[in-house]
Amino acid sequence: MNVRQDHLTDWLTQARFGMFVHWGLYSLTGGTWKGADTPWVAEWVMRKHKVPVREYEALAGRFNPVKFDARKWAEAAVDAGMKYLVVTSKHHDGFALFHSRASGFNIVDATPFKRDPLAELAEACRDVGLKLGFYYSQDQDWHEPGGSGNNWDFPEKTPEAFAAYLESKVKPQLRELLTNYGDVALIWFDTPYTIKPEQSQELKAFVHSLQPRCLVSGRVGNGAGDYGSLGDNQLPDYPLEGPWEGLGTMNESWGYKPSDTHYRSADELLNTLCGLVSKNANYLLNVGPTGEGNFPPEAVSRLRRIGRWMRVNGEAIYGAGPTPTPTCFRPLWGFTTTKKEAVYLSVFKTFGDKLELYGLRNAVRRATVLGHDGLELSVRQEHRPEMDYHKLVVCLPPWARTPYVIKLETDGPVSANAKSYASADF
Ligand code: JFZ
Repeated sequence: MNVRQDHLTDWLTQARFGMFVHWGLYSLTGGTWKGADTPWVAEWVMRKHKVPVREYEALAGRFNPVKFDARKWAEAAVDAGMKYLVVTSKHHDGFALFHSRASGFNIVDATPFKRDPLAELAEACRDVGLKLGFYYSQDQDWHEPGGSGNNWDFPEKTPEAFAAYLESKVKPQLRELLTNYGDVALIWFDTPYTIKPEQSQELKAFVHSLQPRCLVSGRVGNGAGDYGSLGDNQLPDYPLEGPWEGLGTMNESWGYKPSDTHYRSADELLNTLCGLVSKNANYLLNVGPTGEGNFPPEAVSRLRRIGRWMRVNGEAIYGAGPTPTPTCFRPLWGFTTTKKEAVYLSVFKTFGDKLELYGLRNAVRRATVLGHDGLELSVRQEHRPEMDYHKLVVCLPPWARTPYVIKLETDGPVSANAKSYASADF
C-alpha cells in the first residue's frame, strides 16, 4: 500500500492515540437477538441472526439514549491522553447516527431521540481540542438492496445495484458529513469486500474534493487510502513505513456487549499502545457505549488509568518515531520508541535489576525515568567495532513500578544497527 507521507498526515503521527466509538441501534441489543447471543462482535447482530430489514428498523423506535453527553465522551478521551476521536456515522446496519436527507433511516428522523449526536460531538471535540473523524461503512450496508452483506432480504446482488447505492446513499451521506460538521480529520471506511479499485479511488477523490485535508483510511480498499490500517488488535513484527494505524477493543466486541467480560487490563492496553508506536503505528482504542449513551464502567476505569500514565509518559508516545533497531525486546522488558536525540524504553516487565538494549550506536549522555527527572540511572555501554556490536546495560531503579519509561538522551541523532541481535552470540 502506498500511504501518503506529507504534511497532511503530520497530525496523525503526532497524535499517536485516538478513541474509536462504536455506537448505533445494535448497542440497544447488547448483541442479543430474541434471547440468542451474537458470537464475538455485537454490532453484527443483524447479519448473524439474518434479521429482516423491517424488523431491525423497529429498533429505531426504541432508541432514545437520553444519557448521551457529547462533552463527557470528548473529555473522557482527552483525559485518557487521546488526540482524536472516530465515531461510527453509519455502520454495516445502514443506520445513520446523524441527520441525513439522503436516507430516512437516521437518528433524527427515525428515533424518539431526534437529536444529532454527531453535531453535538463535533462541537464538543472543537471545545476540548480533539480532532474528529467519522467511521463510514461504504461497502456493506445491510439496509439497502445495493449495499453488500444482506443476502437474506436481497439475494440478487449486482454490480449495477452496488454502483447505484454508491451514488444514491454513500456519496450524498459523505457530502452531508463533510459539509455540516466543520473540519473532519478523517473518514474511516471499512470492510472493502466488493468495492472495485476505481470506486475506491473515486470515493477518495470525492472526500478530498469536499475537504482536501480530510484523510481517507486504508479500508477504503484497493490500496487507495491515505494511511494504512492494520488488522484489528494486530501488532506488526517490524516498523512500518508510516503513517499507519492499529486498532483494538478493550474486551472482544466493538459494539456494547455486556456478556463479553474478557477485558484486557489497562496495562495490557498500554502495552499495545507502546508496541504499536514502536512499529510506527497509531492506536485507535475502542469504546462501545450502551444504548442509553453511557460508556461502560469497565471502559471508564481503564481510560482513567491510561490517562494517569499518559500524563507522566506521553513524551514517549506523542510524535515519537519507531524503534531504531529491529531487535524485539518484548519478551525481555518491552518496547523502544524514539525522538531525534532520545530513545524511550517502555518497561513492562523486568528480570533482575538490569535491562539490556542491543544495537544502539550512540553514546548515552543521561538515563532517567519519566516522572523522576532528577534521578539518573547508571548505564554501561559495550562496543565491539569488528562486529558492529553495541550493548547498553541499564541499572533499573528498584522503586519503579511497571509499566514505566526510561529516557536515554543520546549524544546526537539516534542511530542503530540495522540488524537484529541475539545476545547469547557474544
Ligand atoms: C470491521 C467491522 O466489521 C467491525 O464491525 C468493526 O467495525 C471493525 C472495526 O471493523 O471488522 C473487521 C474488518 C477487518 C478486519 C477485521 C475486522 N481485518 O482486516 O482484520
